[in-house]
Amino acid sequence: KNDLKQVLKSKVAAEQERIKKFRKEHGKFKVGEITIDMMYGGMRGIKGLVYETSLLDTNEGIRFRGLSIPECNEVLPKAPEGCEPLPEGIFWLLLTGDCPTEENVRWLSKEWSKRAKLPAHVLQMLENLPKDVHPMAQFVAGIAACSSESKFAKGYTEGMTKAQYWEYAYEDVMDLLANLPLIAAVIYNRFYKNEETCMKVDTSKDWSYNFAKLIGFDDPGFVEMLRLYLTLHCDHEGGNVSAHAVHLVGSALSDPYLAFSAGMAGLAGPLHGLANQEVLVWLSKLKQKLGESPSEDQIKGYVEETLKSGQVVPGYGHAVLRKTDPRYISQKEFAEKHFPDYPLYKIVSTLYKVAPPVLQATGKIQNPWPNVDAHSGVLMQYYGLTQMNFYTVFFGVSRAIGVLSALIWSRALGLPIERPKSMTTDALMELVKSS
Ligand code: AMX
Repeated sequence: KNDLKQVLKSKVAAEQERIKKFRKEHGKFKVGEITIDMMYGGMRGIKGLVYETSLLDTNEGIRFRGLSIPECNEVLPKAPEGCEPLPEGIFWLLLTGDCPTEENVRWLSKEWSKRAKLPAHVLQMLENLPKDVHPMAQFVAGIAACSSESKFAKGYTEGMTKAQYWEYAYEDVMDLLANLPLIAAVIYNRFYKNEETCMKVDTSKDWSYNFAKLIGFDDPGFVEMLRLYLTLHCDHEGGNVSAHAVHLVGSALSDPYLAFSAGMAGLAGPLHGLANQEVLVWLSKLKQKLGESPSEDQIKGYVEETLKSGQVVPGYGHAVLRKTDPRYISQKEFAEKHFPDYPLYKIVSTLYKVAPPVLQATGKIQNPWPNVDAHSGVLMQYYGLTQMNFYTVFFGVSRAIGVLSALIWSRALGLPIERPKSMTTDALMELVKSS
């Protein structure tokens, strides 16, 4: 009952059947309308994708297989010595739709630690990259290079059947999740410490513990923070840039390594995952200018200046959410519990008070509230992980959990190659004229 692939096998056939019936009965049901503004506006509001693992409510935030973040924090298994949910648990939940038992999660920790083995050529390639290549670009390259190990690609060449796609995808996803902390650690240790990575993984410990250890952090507080962080960033439905890129590239039957590296290239953008780095850069400039303990008015003035100079206030706003991101709240609660008097946390809390009205006053920003990235860097800084251009790599390791669970399901459901219709402006004008 702990073998995840067997658990999944029992779900796949039933789900295929359910969807077949649904499509037969309602396949022609109209889901919505598409306007010209939506087409020029980044496809906001177009319901055009099927993505099973999570769903975003504009006011409530994300739900993972129906569970809100506080519910997940409550019900997901913890480490024997910890209070925070284990990311292994959310992977089990996203993939199967069932909340895992402690035993399930221990099985998964062991399984990932057993599969952790980075191919020698990947290590060599990372070691040969110049040090000024951004950690996210290194991460993308490292993941893509692991494609040499793809069981999915091999299976395809050897003629696996369509019904077997998801099983091969599952094997690659498990190997990839097992190896992501190693790839990240090699990049971190080389980039910041000029050190080789000791690749030993403790098979009696969880994924986050081993990840922390690989990059030289053994403070139990840091490990707990990482467990929460890796759980919170795992998934945010299917239309965001990283999830959508994985889904799109995967639909061409590129193997999971290639599909995931495409998603990570998207996460590396400043309007998406790089925002957590941008927040810290922005906060550091604030501190430089105003000192460690600025007043409310000073912080408000800093936000106004940022807007006046035509820049975005990083960590605020969202394409879909219209309230404070519950992932922000969850990190805030962690900070409140562990380091309520940390000066940087106090600045971030003051921002939460003063920034939304300033953003709202512009009249054009749809969501003046903070998103996940407004808080995560502060947690890292407190525990001494100060290298901010590495932060998006942590985000990426976590994001793998959701987008790769979804990828397995896309293959299980036999979703076809993605190919929406595009139009030229002239063709659109013609369409309007002839209507
Ligand atoms: N600061 C300044 N201006 C902002 C803003 C912010 N935080 N958020 C939105 N705006 C501006 C937009 O740039 C846009 O201006 P324009 O009309 O002159 O081009 C206008 O407000 C309307 O934008 P919107 O409809 O509210 O947002 P969007 O869906 O176009 O973009 C997002 C969403 C997240 C890219 C945007 O809010 C932003 O740039 N935020 C800062 C960066 C950030 O925190 N990104 C992380 C998001 C979460 C994640 O993916 N990790």
